[in-house]
Amino acid sequence: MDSTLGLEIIEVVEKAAIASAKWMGKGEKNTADHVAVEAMRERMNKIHMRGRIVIGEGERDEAPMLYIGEEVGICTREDAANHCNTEELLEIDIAVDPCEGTNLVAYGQPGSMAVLAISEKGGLFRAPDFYMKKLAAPPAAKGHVDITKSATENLKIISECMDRSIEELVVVVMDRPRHKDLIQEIRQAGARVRLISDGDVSAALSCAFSGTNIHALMGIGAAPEGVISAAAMRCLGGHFQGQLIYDPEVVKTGLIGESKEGNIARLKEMDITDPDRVYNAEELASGETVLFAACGITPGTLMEGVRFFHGGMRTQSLVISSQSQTARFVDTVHIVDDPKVLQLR
Ligand code: VTB
Repeated sequence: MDSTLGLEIIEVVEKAAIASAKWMGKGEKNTADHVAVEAMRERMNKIHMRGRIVIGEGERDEAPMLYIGEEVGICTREDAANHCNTEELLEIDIAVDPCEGTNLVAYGQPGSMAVLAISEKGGLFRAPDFYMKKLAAPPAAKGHVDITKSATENLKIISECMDRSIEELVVVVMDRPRHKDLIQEIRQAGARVRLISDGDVSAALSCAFSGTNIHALMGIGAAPEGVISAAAMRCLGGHFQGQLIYDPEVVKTGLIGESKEGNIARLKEMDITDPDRVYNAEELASGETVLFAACGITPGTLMEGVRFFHGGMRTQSLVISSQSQTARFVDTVHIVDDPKVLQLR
């Protein structure tokens, strides 16, 4: 995969984050999302690539932009031959979430970001718009913890792998009624819980970095974002497992249909014959090369949010590449006015 792609996608997530951040705290989550989608798509279409959205804003009929199956990049245009050597160019799959945590942006809460993952064709699991039970943990616990074990058992394992007591562990859980028992169990085991209202990608990522004081993500979030988290965790050597949730008794609202049998049938149509299968990071992001990029919209554990000032703005992003084996934090000042009038900050 072209190594300049890693640099270009920084701008893709930066543009989306800036557009969305303008709507921070305005109480309009749909607008905060919509402008991020537009900005991400516009910048993506300026890249010399043959990309296809495999995780996006929904199926074509309901999402006009960045829908699943949409082709993006200069080399997918009708006149591509004038711009690109289309025969040599690798076809790539792209998973996007231009505004992960729309509510967080709308209410000015921490942890939202513009995020995407890229791999060669077929390298990212085409997750249905279902829920996913997730377990993320630091690299030291990779392969030792297991999503099929209880939270209590996994906390014991993390504490052993990290050589610290359970009382010294912090677990992020989304604040949802479906997690009532899980939260109680984690507290009972002795760990401390950080409840978040939204944005579990940021929480999963934080597990891979020491110094964040986040040692696990547990609970159920959306499946597409699970693949994006897995892409990052695969590159970083962190633990990530996901299991699709199709039983409406487990999650009573939201993404999945009201009939369990209907949901299983929907999965079958997508060639998922074992709905209970546990996927690890390497299966969710199985491509030879995986790229991940995120830019903070509101401030988070790993990245600052977008800061605006007279004549420009400043962003913080994270780009991870399996090819170069790097995780780059990129701090960017965007100059929108005449630089002479601008004092960089
Ligand atoms: C959201 C969102 C998360 O999962 O909550 C969603 O904030 C689905 O859960 O970051 P609900 O339907 O209960 O809101 C995520 O998008 C990602 O997994």
